[in-house]
Amino acid sequence: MVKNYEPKPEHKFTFGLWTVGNTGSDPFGTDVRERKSPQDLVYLLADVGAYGVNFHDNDLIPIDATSSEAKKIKADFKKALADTGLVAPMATTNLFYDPIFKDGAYTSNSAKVRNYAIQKTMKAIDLGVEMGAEIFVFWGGREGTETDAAKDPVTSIRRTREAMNFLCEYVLDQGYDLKFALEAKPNEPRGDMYNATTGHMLAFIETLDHPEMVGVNPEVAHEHMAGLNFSHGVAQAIDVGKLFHIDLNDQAFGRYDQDFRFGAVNLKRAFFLVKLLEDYEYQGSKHFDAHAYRTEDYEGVKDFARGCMRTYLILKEKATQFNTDMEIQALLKEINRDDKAMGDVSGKYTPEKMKSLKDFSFDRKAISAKGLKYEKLDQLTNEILLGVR
Ligand code: GLT
Ligand code: MN
Ligand code: MN
Repeated sequence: MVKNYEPKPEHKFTFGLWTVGNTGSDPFGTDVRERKSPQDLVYLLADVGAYGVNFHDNDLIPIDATSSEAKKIKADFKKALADTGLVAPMATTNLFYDPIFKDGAYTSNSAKVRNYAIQKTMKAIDLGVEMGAEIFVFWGGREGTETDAAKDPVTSIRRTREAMNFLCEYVLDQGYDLKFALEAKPNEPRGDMYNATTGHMLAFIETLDHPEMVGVNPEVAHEHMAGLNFSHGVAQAIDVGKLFHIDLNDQAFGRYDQDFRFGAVNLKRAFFLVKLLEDYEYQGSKHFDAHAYRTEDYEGVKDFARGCMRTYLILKEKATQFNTDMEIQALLKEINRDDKAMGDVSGKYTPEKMKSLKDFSFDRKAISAKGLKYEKLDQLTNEILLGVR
């Protein structure tokens, strides 16, 4: 049976201009695909069935564009959105490409660079809001060091806070309906980057003047680069209501920054991620922050984009299958069974519960003698993924 895994607007699948617009260059080789205009990329995304398109300020308007050039680009882009019905739900600032950011933006030791970065972000926020963005992402590509002789790390964190507080006030002052999402990465392009993981970001957010305006944008590849379980970081963000956006892609552990198609490397991890997002009814965009292999032409770019969305939808179906599989559910029920004897001793602290718990006699040997059936559970999960169940 051929199933229908067609993307629909309700799935909120988005791509950055820089993802499908990636020309395949890397540190060892030049472009293999011609550069396409933003509006052509919008038509390409419409063709594959995406819901939206995200952009950096300079993906849309080159850093040295004149105001009349900028006006024309904006008009063309808006026309492409209107023609296709695509939306632009997320925008961001490029604070890493231009040489002025060679030692960071908000964390630069130069006050001029720091303030230029804040000015550039305010303008990028205006542009994003003009195009309909509701989420503004911050990825500090150059916010780090190769040598800690150069920058004091505490000062760098404080400078980042000062910039974020300034920009939150800017959004409030303009009356924009916009939330911020901070994206962590452990390294690349810097030797080491500050606030290196989603967990670091979540802790940092609570130190801001307006933590309610700021959440996270975790990226699969970035947590994998740090050797972490991505779903666990996402779970922490979900738990505190901070999963404002997500960057889906794939990445082998221990490798360079690969930004592969979603599910390209580790389907099982991708499955648990999709299951988590669906079980907890994540409502934001699912942004594929990845690009096609260097071997591809633009037909291959479409294969890449369709593949990201299709894999997500297939895994979503597998998650439903897992959640309704009677054998799996019976095992889970058994594992999570309520223990009546524990009712009087656990839960919120009271002096009575504390006393009963202190006096309770646990049969340590009997408890630990019981097998947990995780081998069986995991094999059943694999069999769902392998399509034999
Ligand atoms: C860059 C980076 C991504 C970020 C983008 C947003 S740009 O491609 O590798 O992870 O999400 O600035
Ligand atoms: Mn990203
Ligand atoms: Mn990445």
